[in-house]
Amino acid sequence: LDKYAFVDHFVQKNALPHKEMASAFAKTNIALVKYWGKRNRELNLPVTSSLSVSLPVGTYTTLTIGENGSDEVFVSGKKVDTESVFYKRTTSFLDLFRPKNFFFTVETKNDLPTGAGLASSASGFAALVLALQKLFNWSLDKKALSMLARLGSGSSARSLYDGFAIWHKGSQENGLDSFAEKIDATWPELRMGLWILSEDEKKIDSKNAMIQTTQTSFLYKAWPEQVANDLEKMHEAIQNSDFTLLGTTAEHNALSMHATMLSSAPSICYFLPESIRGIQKIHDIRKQGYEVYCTMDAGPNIKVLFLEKDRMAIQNEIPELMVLEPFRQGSDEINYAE
Ligand code: 2P0
Repeated sequence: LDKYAFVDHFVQKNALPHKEMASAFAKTNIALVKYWGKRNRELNLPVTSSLSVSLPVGTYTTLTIGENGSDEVFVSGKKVDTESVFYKRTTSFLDLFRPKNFFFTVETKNDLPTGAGLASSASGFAALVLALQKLFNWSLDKKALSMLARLGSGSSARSLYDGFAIWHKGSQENGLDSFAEKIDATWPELRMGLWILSEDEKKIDSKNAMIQTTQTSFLYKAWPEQVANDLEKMHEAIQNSDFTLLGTTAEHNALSMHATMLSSAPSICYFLPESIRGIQKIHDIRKQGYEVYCTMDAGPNIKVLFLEKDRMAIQNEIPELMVLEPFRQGSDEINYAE
């Protein structure tokens, strides 16, 4: 089964757009139990399930469709080179839904820098799918939209939701049971601090890093079982608002993921010296008696987990932290133009 045949399960081929322009917003999400490894590259099916929390920052995308010219992509008002990976990834995703002889203009804007391991592709493809839904007047539910977003980028399946979300790995070869859904829980005191140590583009993208890890890391053999255990713990932590369990599980899971990368051949190392110093600092603050944990993705930056009660102490220790409130009420996306 290829991507095009997969899309046929959800939308009508060659349907004409309902309107000329549509906009959407989707939140960035950070995995607390990571997705690392694909069991099917064409349909982007993961080896394991993963669990995330969405943040009150993300991607705004406006999609315009017309019958002349060629696709154009703008990031923060700047035209993206047609030879760039970003352009190709975006337009080849749009090919899946493109009516014959139609072209898209994509205007996208991120709250956070792209390519810095801050999951901009997750919110990016989620926003794109939401904009496509409006443009073509689909009436797909989030479960279906998460499966379409998944084709663009795996982690984007989770970005369709506020709060905690789980992306089920599924077991079918047709990919129809690998979708994301909301975990019905709220945790108003939960904080995530973004500790941006470098905004440089990563040297190896997640897709290729995943392939290299799954093919060459001996440690990766232990990863699926660890994820299954960590998911159980994370569900328990969320249900009982057990922050110690959430933090220890998230940190252990993230560093174990990096261990599978470090042990691949050639080794993949997303850490900068600053990242290592940062992890040590988190451990030092924890020794002082504050409950603080970290998680890291495919990049050098650190995401710091703590509760509101310790915010002052932690911001004192790490003044450059950008503190976000995942369960903040009064959403930022509500006023975004239709
Ligand atoms: C995650 N990451 O769960 C993991 C943890 C990075 C580390 O998902 O190939 O852009 O497009 O499916 O989703 C980043 O990879 O990869 C990612 P593709 P994606 O958030």
